[in-house]
Amino acid sequence: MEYNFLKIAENGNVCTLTISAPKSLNALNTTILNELGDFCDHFDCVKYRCLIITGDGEKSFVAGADISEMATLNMLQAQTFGSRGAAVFRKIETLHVPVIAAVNGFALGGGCELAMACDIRICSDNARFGQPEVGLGIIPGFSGTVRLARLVGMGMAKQLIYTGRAIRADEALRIGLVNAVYPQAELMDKALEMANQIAANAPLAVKAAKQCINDEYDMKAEDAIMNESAIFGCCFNTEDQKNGMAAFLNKGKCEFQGK
Ligand code: CO8
Repeated sequence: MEYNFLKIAENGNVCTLTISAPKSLNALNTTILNELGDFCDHFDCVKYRCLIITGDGEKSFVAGADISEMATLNMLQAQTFGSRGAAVFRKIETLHVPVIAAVNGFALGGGCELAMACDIRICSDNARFGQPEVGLGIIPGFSGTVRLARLVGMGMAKQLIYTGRAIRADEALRIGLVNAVYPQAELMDKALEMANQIAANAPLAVKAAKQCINDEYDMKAEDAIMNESAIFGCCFNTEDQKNGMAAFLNKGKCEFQGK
């Protein structure tokens, strides 16, 4: 599929995806959602060991879902649009490699929700996060009510969603919505640095760790502990485990093959 709104770049085994709809501050319309879904469906999780998602320009990551497209939807159409976005974001959340959101400006509404579907969020110092939906007569519809509370706690999530207030990068850092804040000019280098650090580790182990963390979040502690033990054991079926431990014992460094 040819993409009209996605730019893809590769840097070794790290892939960078840039959402590019500058006229609307990268707001998500149906075409962009479809392109994102297709991108995830065809993403090569063997070639790439980490994905970075960012927005085009220096002003906006994603300024939300496209309000001009949503304005005239009826209930059924809105449900379809909402579930389409939610399904695409779930693909990102469950992609077999870690996904870093490099938030380079506004991350509002669907933009904040997209960032929250990623494994890790870092941002530039001009970033703004918020869920302004109630000011438009709607609620977050791309799983924002689900993920925001999980990330920052229920009390803070409720405050942000009920007030619709946008917060600055430093506040996002303080409440744990982002892991780090950088000057705009350094953001992508920092994202790449983190991605390379991830990519240097055993890819099957990183994938297994992601799956454990995602799946175990909703499990009872007993089940979660058993799940981790089972997957921990499976790591010992990989060449990466054998080579990684042998390299350590020989005081060397392992170039993991993902096998
Ligand atoms: N949708 C469509 N167009 C947008 C959006 C958007 N979300 N955000 C910005 N734009 C457009 C503006 O209309 C403007 O277009 P034009 O030049 O043609 O007038 C252009 O981008 C530039 O924007 P501004 O002139 O407004 O730029 P400012 O720097 O003055 O302001 C803001 C930037 C603060 C980001 C402002 O544009 C704004 O408030 N945008 C809307 C933010 C918002 O409310 N986002 C949430 C949308 S709702 C949502 O995301 C729901 C997700 C779940 C959907 C579930 C579906 C059922």
